[in-house]
Amino acid sequence: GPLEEVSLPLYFGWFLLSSIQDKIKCTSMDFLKTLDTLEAFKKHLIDFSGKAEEVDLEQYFQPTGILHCTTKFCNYGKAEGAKEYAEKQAVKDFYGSIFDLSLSALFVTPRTFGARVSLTEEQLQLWPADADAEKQAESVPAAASLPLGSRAHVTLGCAENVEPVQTGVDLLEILTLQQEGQQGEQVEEMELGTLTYYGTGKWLLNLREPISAPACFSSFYG
Ligand code: 2AM
Repeated sequence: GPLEEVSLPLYFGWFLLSSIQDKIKCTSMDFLKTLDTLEAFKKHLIDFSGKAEEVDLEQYFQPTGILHCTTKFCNYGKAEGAKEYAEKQAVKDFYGSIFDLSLSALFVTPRTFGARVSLTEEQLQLWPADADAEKQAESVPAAASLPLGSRAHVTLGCAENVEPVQTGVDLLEILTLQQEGQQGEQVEEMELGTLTYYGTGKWLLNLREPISAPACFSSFYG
């Protein structure tokens, strides 16, 4: 019946608790502010604006609502594997539980701003197991050889007219470059960690101290 058809959510994921949301918003805004002022960043401005003109990164990225790490995009059951995921034992068992997510890096591209999430073995039980889970976003074929859970992230902001699903694609692109042995250009030791440039507007800040973020595993219907 119709009820059954709407019984699957838009997505499952970990929703960051409100106390940590504020902290992360502050930290990430501070990072954007600092990045904006770096000579190395200014040198590559063309990646962002198509011109060598200044951009205000804090304005450039629009916030995208409640901070979360999507595990499975279900699209109300229309996405491939949605039903199978919802029926997984781990999904049922852990629904409503609090986890500690480890945010290990921040990354910025001309399209998106996000935080990489490094999942534990336990948390990986909630990651879709299908081999191409990483390709849910579909446009990074090389990412198939990355470890399961590589795409895990929190979207912190998107450029105008960019959908949040792009954040995972951007992260996978950076991780693929790393895996192919691209060292990137280490441009700066910042207070938060080491900033590396991977070309074409891709910046990654490896956090010296990962941010530990308490988050509730649940789902979003919208
Ligand atoms: P995000 O996980 O990168 O933030 C609702 O659109 C949520 O589901 C967003 O959080 C979004 O991106 C995520 N999402 C949308 N489409 C997706 C897809 N095809 N694959 C994986 N996640 C998707």
